[in-house]
Amino acid sequence: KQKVFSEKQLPQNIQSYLEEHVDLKVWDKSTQMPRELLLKEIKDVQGLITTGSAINEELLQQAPELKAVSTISVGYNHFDTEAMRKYKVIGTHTPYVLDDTVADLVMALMLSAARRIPELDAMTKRGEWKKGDDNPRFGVDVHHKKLGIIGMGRIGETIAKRGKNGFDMEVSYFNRSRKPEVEEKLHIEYKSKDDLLSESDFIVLMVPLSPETKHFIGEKEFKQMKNSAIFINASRGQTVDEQAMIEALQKGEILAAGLDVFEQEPVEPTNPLLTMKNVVTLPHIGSATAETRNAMAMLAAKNLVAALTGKGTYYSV
Ligand code: 8YV
Repeated sequence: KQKVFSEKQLPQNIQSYLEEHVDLKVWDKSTQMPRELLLKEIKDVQGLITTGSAINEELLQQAPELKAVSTISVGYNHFDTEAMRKYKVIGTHTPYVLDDTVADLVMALMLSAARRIPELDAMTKRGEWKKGDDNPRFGVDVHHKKLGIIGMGRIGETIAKRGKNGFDMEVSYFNRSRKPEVEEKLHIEYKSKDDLLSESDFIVLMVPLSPETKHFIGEKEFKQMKNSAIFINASRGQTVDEQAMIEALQKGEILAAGLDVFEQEPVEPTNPLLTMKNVVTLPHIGSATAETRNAMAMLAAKNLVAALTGKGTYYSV
């Protein structure tokens, strides 16, 4: 059997599946595996399961037997795909199975930011809601508002459905290429990046991280947004110029933000975003439900077995 190493502990059902097909070794701690240990473990393996380690020249040079790397994630910006091609290493990822879970989280971020839920929950729990207090603590409506989605991939489409069908929103999108079939299916409108930014009440960034999308939203884009706009990012932190976002929020150029990702993760405790009442912050939990993470891990396992054995299909990057 071919040797496979997993840098992540795996649910028992997935470990059992893998052990039927490969000689499996798993990092047996719940902490992140140190890079130097990973580089030692992969010296003689044909397959690797990862959730985010950099698959680059440094690693590939030290894994002469490696044939395939399977990431338990839909994003694969941690793959140096050019280097992987050079070393003839197949890369696979886990699309589709997390679309609904991530889209649910995006709606939660929109509602939380719009109705100030974390801020007012904390206030209530501190006992600050007093008799005779008639502060209305207004938020803003989500229903019937203009939702602009940047990135109309699988997850973008799922968010569009929720906006349209769940909240009667007027949904538009900007994407590298137009998707007329999605426009027709979902009754959504394509807009230029400028128009989407200047016209939307909610702006959701859902693009994969690549050299083209690094800092895709920065100072210029935040200035184009309405002062009443709410910005949501559940893609990758590096798709936003975070310093520009902090300044836009501090200057009131946008009303609020809902963030599941940050340029530096875990987010630094000194990051000003963590002190802003109008910013909802989450620890990169977009796909974090037991059901979905299990489905992603199972898909990653099946991808790897298919790539190693040449039997069956897999989602290559
Ligand atoms: C997690 C994600 O980072 O799938 C992705 O690209 O960003 C999230 O699902 C991933 O599951 C690794 O934990």
